[in-house]
Amino acid sequence: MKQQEHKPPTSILKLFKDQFSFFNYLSFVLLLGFGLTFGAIAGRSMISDKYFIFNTTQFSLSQPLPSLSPLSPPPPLSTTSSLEENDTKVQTKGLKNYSKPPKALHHMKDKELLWKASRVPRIQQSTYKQASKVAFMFLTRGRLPLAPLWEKFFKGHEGLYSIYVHSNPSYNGSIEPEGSVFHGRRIPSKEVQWGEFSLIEAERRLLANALLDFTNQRFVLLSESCIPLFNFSTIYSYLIDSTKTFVELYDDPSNVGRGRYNHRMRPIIELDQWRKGSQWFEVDRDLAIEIVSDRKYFPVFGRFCKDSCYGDEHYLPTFVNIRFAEKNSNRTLTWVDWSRGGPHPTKFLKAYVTIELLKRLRSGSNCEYNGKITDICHLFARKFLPSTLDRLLWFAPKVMSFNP
Ligand SMILES: *[C@@H]1O[C@H](CO)[C@@H](O)[C@H](O)[C@H]1NC(C)=O
Ligand SMILES: *[C@@H]1O[C@H](CO)[C@@H](O)[C@H](O)[C@H]1NC(C)=O
Ligand SMILES: *[C@@H]1O[C@H](CO)[C@@H](O)[C@H](O)[C@H]1NC(C)=O
Ligand SMILES: *[C@@H]1O[C@H](CO)[C@@H](O)[C@H](O)[C@H]1NC(C)=O
Ligand SMILES: *[C@@H]1O[C@H](CO)[C@@H](O)[C@H](O)[C@H]1NC(C)=O
Ligand SMILES: CC(=O)N[C@H]1CO[C@H](CO)[C@@H](O)[C@@H]1O
Repeated sequence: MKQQEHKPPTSILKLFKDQFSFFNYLSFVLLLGFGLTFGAIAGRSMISDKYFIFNTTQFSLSQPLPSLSPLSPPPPLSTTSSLEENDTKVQTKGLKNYSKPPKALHHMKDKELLWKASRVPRIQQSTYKQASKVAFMFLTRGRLPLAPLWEKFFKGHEGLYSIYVHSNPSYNGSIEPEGSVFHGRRIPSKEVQWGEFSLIEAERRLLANALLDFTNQRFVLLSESCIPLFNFSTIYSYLIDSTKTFVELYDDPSNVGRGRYNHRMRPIIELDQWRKGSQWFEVDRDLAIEIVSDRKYFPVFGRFCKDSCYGDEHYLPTFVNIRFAEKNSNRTLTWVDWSRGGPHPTKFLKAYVTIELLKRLRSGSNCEYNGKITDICHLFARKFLPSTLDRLLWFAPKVMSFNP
């Protein structure tokens, strides 16, 4: 940023050195104007500290101070701006202070983000006194209709969690109000097509962002229709104390399992290594780093797992099966109802939400946890429609022991 501020004067001197003409004078005035405007905007951004770095909108001189008005949706963050490269340096400087978690918004391109995330230390608990955190990563299309439930869930547990939201770039909803746990937690996002490869890219983008905060130790992927089934303390200790990761994987011999395997993936991925599973995962820091730095299997999926292959149901299960099967529980923590068959799980409407349902989801089955049998198999559930919010808020303190 500093370099940018000095740039105009340097060019001005050079202009004067050459020949002084009317046009040069004009350039001088324009450059001066640019410098002053930039300085003013820069100063303002630093003071407000809402965003760590200026965004592309702010460089546009024709617009005064931009706001996220419905009429002017933010420009795609992937836009190549000549200023972007140096913005990154500002970010790098900030990251040097390891004790400070980075802001969610930045200007790194995917490539650099993944590279940076793959280089951060794996374990730092002995060096840093901060408590381990759980990263809650929300992959959404637009708004989070169940946000009020999550607000209740997180309340009083500051310092033990961090939130990241990847929403469609076209989402033009208003910025979450200050004081909301979701305020300022949107990460630079790209278009996501459900069931397509861009979904895996979005998951990696979320992981990479969350990895930049060294205190995040567990990483859970959630959707806008997910709800927590337990209170924060129960979910936190379940995740932090777990010796296993939770990536669902199984071998499905049918045409919606092995049938989606492409023989051109050989020899990197063989048919008997091919796995299927839910996209909603929970992993630890080591596995998160391996996922963002995978340059072997990820490109193979990019080339040979397209369209009806549904890479989001196969990439992570297959990757984990090949590399980290020992450490994985092979089950998901996110409950969903497939009992009705078909390609989509049951959507829960208001009337379905009862104390009995929630109790059943909380302890209706048995599974293994750290070598012991437990009746807590799922910590989250989907798909809950926006209309369920009121009842969920009503039941949460009683059934899920949320802070009243
Ligand atoms: C750019 O910054 C302005 C003001 O800080 C903010 O209102 C706007 O939403 C930001 N744009 C993006 C793309 O985040
Ligand atoms: C957001 O954009 C959609 C189209 O993408 C439009 O239908 C909707 O009205 C916009 N919302 C607001 C609040 O302007
Ligand atoms: C890093 O942050 C801590 C607290 O947030 C502060 O005390 C320290 O001076 C910072 N160090 C640098 C080099 O900015
Ligand atoms: C969270 O729920 C558990 C039971 O699941 C309960 O024992 C505990 O007291 C609750 N914690 C808080 C802070 O309410
Ligand atoms: C998970 O599945 C792999 C094979 O894909 C197996 O090696 C591993 O033991 C399984 N883990 C558990 C906990 O069942
Ligand atoms: C794109 C851009 O403006 N890059 C500049 C970043 O800062 C260096 C100086 O450190 C310049 O040389 C680059 O031109």
